[in-house]
Amino acid sequence: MTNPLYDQLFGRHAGQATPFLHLLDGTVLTHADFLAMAAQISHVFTDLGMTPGERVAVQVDKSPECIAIYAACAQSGMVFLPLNTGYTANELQYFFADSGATLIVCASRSEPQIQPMAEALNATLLTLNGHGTGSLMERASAQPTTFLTAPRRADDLAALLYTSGTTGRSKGAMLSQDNLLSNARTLVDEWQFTADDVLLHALPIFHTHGLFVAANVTLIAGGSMIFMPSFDMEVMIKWMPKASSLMGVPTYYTRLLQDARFNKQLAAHMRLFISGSAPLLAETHAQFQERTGHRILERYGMTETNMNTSNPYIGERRAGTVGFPLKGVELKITNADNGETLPQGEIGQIEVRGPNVFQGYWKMPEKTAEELRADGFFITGDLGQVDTEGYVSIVGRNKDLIISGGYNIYPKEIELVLDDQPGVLESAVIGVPHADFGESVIGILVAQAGQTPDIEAIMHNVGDALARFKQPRQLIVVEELPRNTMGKVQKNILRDTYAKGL
Ligand code: MCA
Ligand code: AMP
Repeated sequence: MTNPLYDQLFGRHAGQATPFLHLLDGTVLTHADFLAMAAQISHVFTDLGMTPGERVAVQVDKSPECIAIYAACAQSGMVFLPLNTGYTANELQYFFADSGATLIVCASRSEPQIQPMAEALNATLLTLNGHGTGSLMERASAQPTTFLTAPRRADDLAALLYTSGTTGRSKGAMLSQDNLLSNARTLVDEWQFTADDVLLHALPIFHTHGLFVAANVTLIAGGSMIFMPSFDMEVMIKWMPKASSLMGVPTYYTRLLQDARFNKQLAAHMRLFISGSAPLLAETHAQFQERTGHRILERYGMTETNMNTSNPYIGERRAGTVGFPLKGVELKITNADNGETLPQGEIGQIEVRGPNVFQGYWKMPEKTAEELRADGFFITGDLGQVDTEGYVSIVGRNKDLIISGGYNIYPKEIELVLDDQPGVLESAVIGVPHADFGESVIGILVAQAGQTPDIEAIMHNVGDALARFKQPRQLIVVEELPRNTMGKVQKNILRDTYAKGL
């Protein structure tokens, strides 16, 4: 029996001394060396007594070793659970407990905080730091460099990715081997990735964009990546002449445009710039083309679905649209009230179906049933429209969501924390325009009768509870929140009031 994800992403490169990662110190990690590292990590898992299907929760800085943990999970049949490095202990506790992870890998600096959680949950804790030090690789280095790949089926779970929810409780999206593999294969064809591609990789690898889109596509194509530990303009400018492609959130493109060194000549070797995770302004599109001669290719995806649509590689990349449904993906626009398909051109909720659509939310059958229909269509929560030529546009959201610098932030999660603060009666969290991040978070508070909330103390408490990127950049106290006749807070009014942004 085979293991489709491992075989097609990783195993295909066995014994190849071809470049996989170009590291910033000038060294190159070959496919063969990378696979040896993954095999050693697989042995660490099995030596711990782990068996296929167990979850490996990973909160570490970006490193080649972290991608090797992903490869090792695929090879040994474990479920990879990457976590944003910004998550606080409070947030992590939930992910570890909910997922039932039996192995947790964290940076040494987080060990004192995470150790008691791991002990309470009976999970093993190993460490891994940005430069590959820590107990995981210490153990791995003593292991054999080959591993007998565990047999897996296409519908076996490969990864669990948590996405915050409108109810405030994060949901683990269960992604099967085939969810990841089918999408990566489609994208390689769609975007014409080959072994000659060198992807400038600046994205984090704990989300779909940086891992399943960027890394999986490169792995299947047999190309390589210039591996940046984080987004850094100096590094980007230095290495771009050696790269052929870039995947980024819109903030990358607006930041590049602000740098005068970024011009046609610097981008001369590039064949493709891809944007996603948040809306790309038509203005950015136009400025980018004027500066470089390249048209950014915008695509649309979700944690639950990987990629759904893409502008064409050959053909018109239309600003303000996310292109066409990918091969094998069905997309329809429906009436949110009754689920019926709307006539062409009308605005409604976007639903998608295909091999890319996830298996449901981990241990949340009711939530799954609310969003994933029995016929396989997933209700994305995005509002869209399809034009006469088939281009899909996202015109809004049917879910209360803020996207800041490509990170999703669910206001409900922040409101629950704010509502708990001394002197606060209730709160509303909204996104306001932000020049760099697209949107930024602000919190509107209503005080309890006769009380004055201590804003500084609240900011401090919020800092303990929520990752930095979710924290409101400003808290404003008002007399009362605007409500409609049904008593629902009218966030549109709040957004209009504070729209001038931060
Ligand atoms: C950093 N900060 C942020 C964000 N990033 N605050 C809000 N939103 C953010 N996205 C905070 C920092 O903690 C810091 O806080 C301050 O803002 C300034 O940080 P700065 O140095 O400017 O930030 P940076 O390190 O340069 O990071 C910005 C970034 C990064 C490069 C845009 O956020 C990023 O890489 N975003 C990509 C996210 C991504 O991969 N999304 C894909 C999700 P302080 O005030 O304390 O200094 S997957 C997905 O969405 C789907 C599937 C899809 O379609 O792809
Ligand atoms: P996440 O849940 O973090 O995977 O984020 C998925 C959400 O990001 C989608 O439901 C959209 O709201 C948004 N998104 C992704 N790509 C785009 C895009 N190209 N334009 C607008 N929104 C996008």
